[in-house]
Amino acid sequence: MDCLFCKIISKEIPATILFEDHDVIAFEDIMPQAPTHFLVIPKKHIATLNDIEDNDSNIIGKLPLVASKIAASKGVDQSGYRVTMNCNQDGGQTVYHIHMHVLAGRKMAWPPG
Ligand code: D5M
Repeated sequence: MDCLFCKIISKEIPATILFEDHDVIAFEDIMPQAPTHFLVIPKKHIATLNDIEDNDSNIIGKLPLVASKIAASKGVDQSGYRVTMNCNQDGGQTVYHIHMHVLAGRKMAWPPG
């Protein structure tokens, strides 16, 4: 499958991996938009939020759990962080394998642009 993030999962493309288990992998974003910016993704290829199925709920539920544990390990859990999942063009999605952005280390604006 020609998917960038599937290639990170299979280690065909290198990444700075922060966490990995059977269901989930997390790695540093290559184009950080904040002092801390990492991605948490399911290993299962799911193209967009619209493609999540009922039996994916356990895997998807692990994403914020892993995100918060990594945030704590990086020492940004108390200062705070922004979690974002972009869907399709208007949502700003560019990689079609769902991913949770976790951004921290600066004050986030609201509403997002
Ligand atoms: O976010 C896609 C994100 O994926 C964007 O923040 C850059 C990041 N990206 C792209 N290629 C790589 C590699 N090779 N390693 C790590 N991070 C990467 P989206 O919400 O789809 O716009």
